[in-house]
Amino acid sequence: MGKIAVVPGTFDPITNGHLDIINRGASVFGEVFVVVLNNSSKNPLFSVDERMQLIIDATSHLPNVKVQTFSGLLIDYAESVNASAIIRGLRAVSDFEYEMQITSMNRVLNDKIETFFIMTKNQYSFLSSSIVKEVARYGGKIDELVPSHVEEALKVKYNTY
Ligand code: COD
Repeated sequence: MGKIAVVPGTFDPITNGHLDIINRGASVFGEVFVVVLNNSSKNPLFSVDERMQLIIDATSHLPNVKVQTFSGLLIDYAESVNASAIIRGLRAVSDFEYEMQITSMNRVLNDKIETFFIMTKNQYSFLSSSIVKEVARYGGKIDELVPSHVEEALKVKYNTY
């Protein structure tokens, strides 16, 4: 079976940068649980159900990836699924401070669950859900940044057909 890793996020919506982290995590861990955290202070464009479905469709080629949602602390979710690890992606130095803070806090809450960082691929280093939404809102080209079904979902949301 192998060890379980959790890939947590807001995923509003999933991008090729997220997918790259999920793919690479799934090649190392026995099972990867992608979890859409439902208590973000962000004001999401897509509902939790929509975000989960977009992730399910993007990861259907990966048999060891499951998609779930959770309201509450990430560490409580990780414990509830018996995870050994949390995987986070790192893009730039600017990610580091925030990641360091939540990793340290999570370690105070449970020091058995390790956080692993996967460095972004160069071509995704600038990529975030926010930047994708910004470009999509004004009808810009995003076909290299997100899977095609996510591009379609964004066009529907922003009425940019
Ligand atoms: N390349 C590589 N990695 C990327 C890229 C990219 N282009 N884009 C995003 N990522 C990574 C991010 O670094 C992150 O690791 C992951 O993908 C998900 O990204 P987002 O932006 O969808 O998700 P976040 O960062 O908003 O998620 C934050 C959480 C929801 C995980 C966090 O707020 C949380 O844990 N909330 C629950 C409450 C809690 O337990 N807090 C921590 C204790 S203080």
